[in-house]
Amino acid sequence: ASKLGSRESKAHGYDPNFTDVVIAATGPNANPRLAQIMPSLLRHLHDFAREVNLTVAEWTAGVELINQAGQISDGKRNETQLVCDVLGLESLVDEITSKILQQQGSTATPSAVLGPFYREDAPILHNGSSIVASTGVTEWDAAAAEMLTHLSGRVLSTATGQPIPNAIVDAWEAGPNGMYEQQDPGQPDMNLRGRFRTDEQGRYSMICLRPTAYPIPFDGPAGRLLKLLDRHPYRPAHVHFIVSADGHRPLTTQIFDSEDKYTKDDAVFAVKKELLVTFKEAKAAHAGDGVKWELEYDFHLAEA
Ligand code: MBD
Ligand code: FE
Repeated sequence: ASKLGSRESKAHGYDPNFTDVVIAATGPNANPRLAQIMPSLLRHLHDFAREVNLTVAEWTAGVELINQAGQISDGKRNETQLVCDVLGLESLVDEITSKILQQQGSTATPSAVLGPFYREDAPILHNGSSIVASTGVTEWDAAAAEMLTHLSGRVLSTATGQPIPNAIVDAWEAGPNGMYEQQDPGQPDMNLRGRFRTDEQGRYSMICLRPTAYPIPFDGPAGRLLKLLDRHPYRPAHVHFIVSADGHRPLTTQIFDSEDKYTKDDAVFAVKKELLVTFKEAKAAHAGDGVKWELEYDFHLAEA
C-alpha cells in the first residue's frame, strides 16, 4: 500500500521524482543494454519536456511528424532516417562509433553516414565500366556528359599496408538533376550504382559522375522540419561507398567535392575533412572516351 501511495504522490510530470518512478518501472528481466541506457534516455527526454514547458499540442505535433515519417517510408524512402539526419543524429552516432575505432589507433579511412538511398544488389560490374546509363532525358544526358569521371584507386589493409585483392567497392550517387535513381522516374533501375571487385593489385576502376550538390527530399516531414527551422535542404556533392573485404571491417563512407560550397553547410552534417577530394580534369587518355574528370582515391580498411 505504501508503494502505491508513493507512486500516486509522485505521479505528476512536474514532480522531478516522477522521472525516477518511470525509470524504476523497468523490471529485472529487461533487456540488459536497454536497462543500461533507458535511465539516461528517460532523464533527457523528461528534462527536455520540463525545460521547454512542452504543451500537449506541441507533443501531439511531434507524434504526428513521426507518424507521417513512418507512413511515407517504404523500401525506397526512409523518411524517419531522414528526420534523424536533419537532426544530426545519424552523423553523431557515426562519429561516436568512429571515435572508438580511432582511440584504438585505427588508421582506416574515416566512415560517413549511410544515408537513406542505399540499395543492396547493385549490379556487379567489371573494372573500368560505367555506372552511368543514358536516360533518354536530353537535359539529364547532356548534364551527365559534362560530369563523366574516371574514378580509380586501391583498397589497402591498415594492418599490413598491402593492397587487398577481391575487395568489393559498392558505389552509389545522385544524378546531375540531384536525384537518386529510385527518386527519379527518368532514370533506369539501378542507375548510378555498381559493385566493383579489386584486381590482384587491389585496384578498382569505374566511370561515374562528378557529383552534384542536391537537396534532400523536401516534400515530407524532414522538409517540413527544415522549413520550420528556416534551414536549406542541400547536401554537398558526394559519392557513397561501402567497401568490404574478407577479414576486414566493412567501411561505409562518402567522398565530398572540395569545391562545393555546401561542404561547410551540409544539411545532414556528414562532412569530414579527411573525406574531401579534388576532381582533376581528365588526361588525354580518358578524354578520348568523353571522360571529363578524374580522381584517384584509396580506401584503407581495418582488420576485422
Ligand atoms: C542523402 O543523399 C544522404 O546521403 C544522406 C546522408 C541524407 C539524405 C540524403
Ligand atoms: Fe547521398
